[in-house]
Amino acid sequence: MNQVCVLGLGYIGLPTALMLAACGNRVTGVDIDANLLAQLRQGNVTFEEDGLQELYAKAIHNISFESIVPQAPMYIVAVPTPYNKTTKKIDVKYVLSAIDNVLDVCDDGAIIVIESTVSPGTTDKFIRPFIQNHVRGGNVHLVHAPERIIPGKMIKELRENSRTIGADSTEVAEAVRDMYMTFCVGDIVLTSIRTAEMTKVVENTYRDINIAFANELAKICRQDNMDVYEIIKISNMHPRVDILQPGPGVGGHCISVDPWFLVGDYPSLSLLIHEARKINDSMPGFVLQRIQDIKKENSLPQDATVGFYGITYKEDVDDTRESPTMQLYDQMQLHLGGGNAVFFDPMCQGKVLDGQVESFEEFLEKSDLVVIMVGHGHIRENVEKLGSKIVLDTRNICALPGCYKL
Ligand code: SAJ
Repeated sequence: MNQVCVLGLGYIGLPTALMLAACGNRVTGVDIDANLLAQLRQGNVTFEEDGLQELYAKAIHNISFESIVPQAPMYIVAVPTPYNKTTKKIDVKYVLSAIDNVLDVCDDGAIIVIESTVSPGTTDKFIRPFIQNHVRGGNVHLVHAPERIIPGKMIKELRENSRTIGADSTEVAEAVRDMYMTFCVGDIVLTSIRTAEMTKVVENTYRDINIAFANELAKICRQDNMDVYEIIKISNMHPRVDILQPGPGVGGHCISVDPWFLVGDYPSLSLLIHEARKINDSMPGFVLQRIQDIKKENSLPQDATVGFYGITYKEDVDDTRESPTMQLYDQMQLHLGGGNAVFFDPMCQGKVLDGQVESFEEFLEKSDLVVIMVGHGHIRENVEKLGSKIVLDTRNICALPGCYKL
């Protein structure tokens, strides 16, 4: 039985730890958050994800949740890697602190797998020098095996997606591959650490640029009243065209962050990437402009109440990080000119915004104009309740007559 310690039990670490345990590995899940550990020990998973609670039930006999890092032959680091919003450079403090805790206890020859997304070159620039200065005798092997799972389909993608394992030697790469093969049926590619770092960032940047193209098309089509959704649908019938969907912006902690690593490190070489980021970041402002136009067209008073449906970064997840609605909220005072706003999100735990209401009925009652920011299953099922409202649908989920689109 493999023994593995997973450090960081967040959006990636928790499903990974549970999957490993459910597939016969002996797992210790470590986190610094005492509340999170208490919740997990009581049998509750800590965020909404299809199939996660069921996976927990299958895993529980092989996993313990601890605050202290144990001795183990293999460690997986899945802690956050934020970036500095001004310099666009990565902040590796959580990764280094996790590694520091491992170095306190690990044996000679232990393997440390970094799953957190890092900017290309982070291992050489920050992690290796850190280990050289902090190692307490013996040797550790570094591996970069970036995660690829998408919130909403995490469990399926953990099993089925192909993976990249970057290591310094084939022997170490194969040991890590064998561990992932206990649950992953996708292809597992072995490569260098530097290539693994770069491919992860490239994958998310590709998606960001594709979405930016869709968003730019939406703006062009709005200018001359063309239907961007129909145009994308028809274009995508070409066998070599695959355009994503426009929307109110790009959120989450991956696609809206990772391209900045390339812009931050290669500013004069990443012009397309930078422009795509700017286009996606302009979308919340574009939505606010659409609201102004629609208010005028319908002779709504300046202080009419705009109801924003959806606060999370995408449909059917509870994660609000960098979400388009949060971005829009920050710009709202400038654009809404003192108008009123209410917010509602059935997936959102607790109050995260001023003006947030708790019931859909109250939200509808207060809103003169409803803006669909997120296409949760809930609104798809209740779309007819918007029948008497003026609606701006930024996700193209509503077929009500007269409904405005991006
Ligand atoms: N979005 C659009 N139009 C689209 C698709 C998405 O506007 O056609 C928006 C979403 O609404 C959301 C944002 O983009 O605000 C990002 O959502 P997403 O579903 O595209 O991606 P994430 O951030 O949930 O997950 C991505 C995935 N990466 C790729 O598909 C290349 C996932 O596989 C990665 O594991 C994840 O980033 C990560 O952790 O890096």
